[in-house]
Amino acid sequence: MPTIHGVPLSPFVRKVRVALHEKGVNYDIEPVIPLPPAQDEPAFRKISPLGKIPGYTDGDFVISDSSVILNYLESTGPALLPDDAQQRARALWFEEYADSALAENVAPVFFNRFVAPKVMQQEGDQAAIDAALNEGLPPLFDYLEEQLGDGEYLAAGRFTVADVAVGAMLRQLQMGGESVDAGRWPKLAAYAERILTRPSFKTAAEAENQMMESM
Ligand SMILES: N[C@@H](CCC(=O)N[C@@H](CS)C(=O)NCC(=O)O)C(=O)O
Repeated sequence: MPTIHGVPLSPFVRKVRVALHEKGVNYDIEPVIPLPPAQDEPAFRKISPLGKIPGYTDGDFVISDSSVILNYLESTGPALLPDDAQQRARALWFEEYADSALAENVAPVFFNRFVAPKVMQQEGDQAAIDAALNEGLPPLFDYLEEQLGDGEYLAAGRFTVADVAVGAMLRQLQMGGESVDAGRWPKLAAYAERILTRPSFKTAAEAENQMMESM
């Protein structure tokens, strides 16, 4: 059975879990926290040379990076990439947008609201949370609100890798105790509700909630 190497609280691990669920593929999770010493274990470095999660193994095949793993999985089960070249590029663009800019601005909220106080027993940095919520995220949400228009999904009129990746970051924000303000971004807020209530995201959230409650 394929194995994800990583922990469910990572948005990049979530991308792979959601994609596997959407594709109907069963998998195991080998928990790896991406900090020394686990991150530097030679066996893990063979799977993920950069020491990041998720790593992915399927028999003898070994690969890492959520976007690369989703690409590897693409020929299995329902497609998450559009056939049309322009829509495919659009879907991949939103995946990149989520993995870079959204990730950078969602991380300080989750880290300082949950990881710092609950895992590291230290006070979170409120200034970093405020900067992300008041400066970093609003222009990113403005863009998504505009790009959604009257559509239900971000590309090709159906659920794609764009929604896997953006949904993974919106869920990370939710785990940091925040949600999209429906008064300011009504389309994005409705989109978040639509994506995060899919069975794939809800199933991923069960393990995430369990892990958070155990910490
Ligand atoms: N581009 C990578 C990013 C993965 C990533 O940054 N994962 C974080 C956890 S959320 C990590 O492993 N961080 C440890 C590190 O950067 O040393 C992907 O899409 O898989």
